[in-house]
Amino acid sequence: MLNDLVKISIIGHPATGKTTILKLLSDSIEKRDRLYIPTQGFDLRTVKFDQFMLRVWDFGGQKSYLNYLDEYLVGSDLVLIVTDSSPRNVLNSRRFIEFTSNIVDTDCPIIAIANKQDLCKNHGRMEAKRVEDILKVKTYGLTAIESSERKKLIDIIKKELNQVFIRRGLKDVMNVLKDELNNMEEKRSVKEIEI
Ligand SMILES: Nc1nc2c(ncn2[C@@H]2O[C@H](COP(=O)(O)OP(=O)(O)OP(=O)(O)O)[C@@H](O)[C@H]2O)c(=O)[nH]1
Ligand SMILES: [Mg+2]
Repeated sequence: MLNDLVKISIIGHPATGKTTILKLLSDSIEKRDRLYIPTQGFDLRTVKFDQFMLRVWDFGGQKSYLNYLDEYLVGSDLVLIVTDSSPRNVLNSRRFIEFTSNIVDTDCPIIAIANKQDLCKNHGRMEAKRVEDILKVKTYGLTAIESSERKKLIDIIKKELNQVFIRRGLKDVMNVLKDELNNMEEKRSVKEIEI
């Protein structure tokens, strides 16, 4: 069941802030620093809040790891595509969305994080809305390096997961109704044969 264990996958190009997002979600502020250490392979952490037990997968963005991306994404309940909000990086991130949508279930949201919103607009940093127009998936702006952004990140995840809950709940109800209808149909045809 979704509220027992949720798989969240964080993907994107190198140095966009994926590991910083994982730290923002799971660490205390003091432990974080601004040093860039590229993730080798992937990092996996469990984070708990409210009824959610999140298994958060942070995948290294370097090219050599991309070959494993499909296996890694399977079974995701939510995928975050992280960009650094620069035009070039955003344009190059489109392929992650296309790739991911061919792998995950249809009810798994694919959302984008337009990270590094603290950077100067004059240096080409785009607003989340503009990033959303290009990527055509729900996009949230974030400054992962700021510990005060933790609540915002948690709220984004909660909101998306609640929608997954609702969709899956409705699917369950629809399946029960379908079974009921099939049973009724079967009973009716048996009766017709008896007559
Ligand atoms: N200015 C600014 N820098 C950030 C922000 N988020 C992350 N960074 C910095 O960007 C650099 C890369 O961050 P990481 O989180 O390691 O990047 P990554 O996406 O995990 O990179 P790979 O593991 O190589 O794929 C680090 O120096 C971070 O401190 C942000 O919101 N603003
Ligand atoms: Mg990393």
